[in-house]
Amino acid sequence: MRRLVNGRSALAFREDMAYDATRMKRKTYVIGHRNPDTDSIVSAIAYAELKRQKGLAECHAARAGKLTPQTEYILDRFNIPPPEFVPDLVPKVGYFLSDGAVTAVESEALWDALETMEREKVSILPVVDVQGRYRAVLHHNAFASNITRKINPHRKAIIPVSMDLLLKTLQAQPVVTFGGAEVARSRILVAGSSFESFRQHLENEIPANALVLTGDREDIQRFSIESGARAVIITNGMPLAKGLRELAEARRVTVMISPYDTSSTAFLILYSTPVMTMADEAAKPVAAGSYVRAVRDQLAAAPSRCLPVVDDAGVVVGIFSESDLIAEPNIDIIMVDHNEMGQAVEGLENYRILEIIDHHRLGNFSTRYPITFINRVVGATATIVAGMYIEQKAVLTPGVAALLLAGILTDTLMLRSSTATETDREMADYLAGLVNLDIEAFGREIFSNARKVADLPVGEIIGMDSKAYAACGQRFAVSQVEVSATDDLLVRKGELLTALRQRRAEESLYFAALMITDITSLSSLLLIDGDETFIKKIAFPQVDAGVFRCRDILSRKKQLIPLLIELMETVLGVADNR
Ligand SMILES: [Mn+2]
Repeated sequence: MRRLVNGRSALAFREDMAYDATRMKRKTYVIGHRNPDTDSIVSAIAYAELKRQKGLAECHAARAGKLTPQTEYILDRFNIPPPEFVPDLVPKVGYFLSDGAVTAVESEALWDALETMEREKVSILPVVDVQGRYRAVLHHNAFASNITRKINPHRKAIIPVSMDLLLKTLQAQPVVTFGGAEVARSRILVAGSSFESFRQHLENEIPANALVLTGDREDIQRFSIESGARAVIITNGMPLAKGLRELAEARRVTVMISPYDTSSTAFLILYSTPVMTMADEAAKPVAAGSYVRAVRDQLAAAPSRCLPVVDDAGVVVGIFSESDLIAEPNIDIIMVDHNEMGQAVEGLENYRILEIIDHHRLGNFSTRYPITFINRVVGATATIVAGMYIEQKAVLTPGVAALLLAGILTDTLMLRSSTATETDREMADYLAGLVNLDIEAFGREIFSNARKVADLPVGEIIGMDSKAYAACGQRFAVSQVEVSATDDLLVRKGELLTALRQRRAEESLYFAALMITDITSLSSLLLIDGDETFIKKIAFPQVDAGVFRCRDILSRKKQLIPLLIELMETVLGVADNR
């Protein structure tokens, strides 16, 4: 019996199936960098929406980290839900499942379950309760070992069966039936001998547990009914003797007529037992949310190298097999606002990257196939995405237009940063016109919210918009916060430097820095903990130990990072890849 799981049509899992279109719906995530800033979040939301408009239905915005207070404020202001939180993309079992699972309900006959396995060409069959929750798994090993353990002729085999299952499996004609679905352990008695021998045989048994198999022998039929046998099963399609129906009804004895001969009937009775009798109850399922690497050992030890997979409610959602390990996961990725793996959500390299939409320097990046790669020298990824809406004649809803405007204004510090281009200005004007917002007023509104930053714990201030880089064979990290006055943060410089030192030690960084950008005075402060030789070379005016004033420097990627990398090269020598 095929079961529907979660309302989806159940599709067979086949052992020989590599990836094909029948597998669980492919999904595309549009995702920005870790420690996402506003540009990263709004670009993901807007670009996913554009892709959906253009026919990629299962395209969803995702975020690799916590929203900053600024981004939160902007999403709330326009009543737009945040993207799905994807803390990591390390492959999970659920990413490899086919759509739905073939299962057997625990009460169904072993015969039906084995038929399902045969028809669907599956080597394991999860057994579930009526709610679809995992109970056990049927596989050929379990069947073989249970057959010898539970149905052993040397030890008076007792088979749990119900009358309903017997009727169904034997395709028998009911004459008188009692008991219905009630499962009880029974013995099979074949009346093949003389009446006298059979009488003794039945008297040595508990008649209420006996399933008597007989032909058209009236004496046997009558005696079995009078003794109160559980059932009389007449084989070869032969009839019940006249007058015995009333007796069977009075004695509450089930009588059915099997179309098969005695040996086939006896054989089929064994297969009428509920599938649970022969299933492996010791086999444990895995959760769809488990990391693939965490279940490898369990998979290697599993029957037929297949594991039943359950969701949070314990409902079987599929089967994970060893062949899935070489299949492609059912998730694709579009990266926005970054192109360096070091800044990407953990595990991203395991997926096919369909596109990259970005405005940062090129990191070391390669793919095994051609991809759409759009990298423009503009102030915000939001500018590029807005341009794509226009090019592709897509509908810019007021919400999305406002978000994109916010993305441009935050990434370019209200178009004052040196990264702001004419394209950004034009696009900001266009978007502001669409949603009837004043650029200056809207920008100030967004950044006045940034003042809250000074009250956050230092860990959050440093972690909020932090990026990791690699150069000269070293790794370093630079965080950035924008404030409308630096004083509030400067009083906490001791705390902040300690946090930077800790981070540097924990992640073995060449240096860890925080850039505090003052959007009112349009300059930045650099708090840095790092290699001593390197720190001594920093040419910015020093305000205090580890604190430098960087006049007119607003852009981390365009101004600060190139300067720092150049400095690293003078200290460490030029690295080979640039
Ligand atoms: Mn950006």
